[in-house]
Amino acid sequence: MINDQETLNLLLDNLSRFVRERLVPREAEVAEKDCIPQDIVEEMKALGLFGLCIPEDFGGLGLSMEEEVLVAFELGRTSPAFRSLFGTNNGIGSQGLIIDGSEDQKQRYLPRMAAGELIGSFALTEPGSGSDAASLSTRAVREGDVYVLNGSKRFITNAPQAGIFTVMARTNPDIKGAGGISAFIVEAGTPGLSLGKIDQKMGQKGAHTCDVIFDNCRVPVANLIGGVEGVGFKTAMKVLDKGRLHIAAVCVGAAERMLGDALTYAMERKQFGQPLAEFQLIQAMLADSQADIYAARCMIIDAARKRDQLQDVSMEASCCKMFASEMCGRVADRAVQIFGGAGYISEYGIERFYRDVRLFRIYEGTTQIQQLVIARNLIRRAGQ
Ligand code: COS
Repeated sequence: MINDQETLNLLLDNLSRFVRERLVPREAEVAEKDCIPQDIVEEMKALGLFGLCIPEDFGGLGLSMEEEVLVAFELGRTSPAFRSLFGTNNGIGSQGLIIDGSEDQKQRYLPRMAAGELIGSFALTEPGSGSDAASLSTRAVREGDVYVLNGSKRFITNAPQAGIFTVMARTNPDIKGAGGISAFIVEAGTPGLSLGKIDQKMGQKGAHTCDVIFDNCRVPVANLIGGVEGVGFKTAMKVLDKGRLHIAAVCVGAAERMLGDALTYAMERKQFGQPLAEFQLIQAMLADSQADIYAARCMIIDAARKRDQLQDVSMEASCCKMFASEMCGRVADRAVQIFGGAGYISEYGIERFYRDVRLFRIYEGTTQIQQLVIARNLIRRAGQ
């Protein structure tokens, strides 16, 4: 669903220019210094990037899912670390509140998130529970008007910068699986909340993850998302359905960028007396990549439109995340191959992308978890 084509075109043009002229030239610097420069952060705020998907009532741009994926195609065309900084505010760090939060909770946090004054983070994964998210063991015990949280969370994106965390914790220990889990908003600085050291990652330098530790951390009852216990796992899954579509779209952007770089290189570099691009074996890699990207683009737009029509897109989101992230990995591999020896050398940049995009097949649900979600939905639908 496109709310207003003209406004959207303007936004897409602005973002495309911002990516090309402001972000791409700073990619190497971000990777080297492992941080997003403050002047870029300010420009991101001015462009409204922290509030792309936050409803207009709370100061955001209120993009529809279709508009969001079109924007993500553009944002994907540069180092993923840039998008990561405002990605959680639009996705996993705010959507729990947007989807299931009470009006008061939304009022309290969303406007500052939309403005980029507050970074939101999503704390689901634990040392002992990754793909099996429903087995998480962080506890939340009610004592009067607070819940006391104990446990730890792992690989939490933007935790070092976060002002608030959406935290999934077990309120009912008698229910071992999903039904015992509730979702909370926990503010950074709450006594008992501490952070581990920043993780050293394979790629995506400039985007930070770390452990988040709760040691008798007292969270007001008012911060239980939606005021309802036992539905936190469902909140997390709904958040991930949307997040998976968004990540799929970012994969398309990244793949387009890598294919563009590989094509440029193949047209400039000569071997055996002609540009690499004239060789059919190189052309096959270019063609396969283009077809891959086109297929991912089409399916993502289709799924986004279905979500805008309020259809359940759990299966479609997993199809998109699986296909697009695997596709992105294939394109990265071919791009490095087309660059040849230069593909392995840092200054050409393509090896950085190769490492950066590897994460897409893992986070917000591995490819294997997407397969599981797809198959389960198929079986369920067939049984209905
Ligand atoms: N939307 C709404 N509700 C959902 C849902 C969705 N997309 N997916 C599942 N649920 C509900 C189910 O309907 C079920 O509710 P009922 O008990 O009322 O029927 C409940 O949630 C439990 O679902 P399920 O039984 O499918 O849970 P499982 O423990 O079998 O696990 C998987 C489901 C594996 C799919 C889930 O744990 C998962 O996505 N894991 C990956 C986690 C992940 O992506 N981590 C990345 C890090 S976070 S960035």
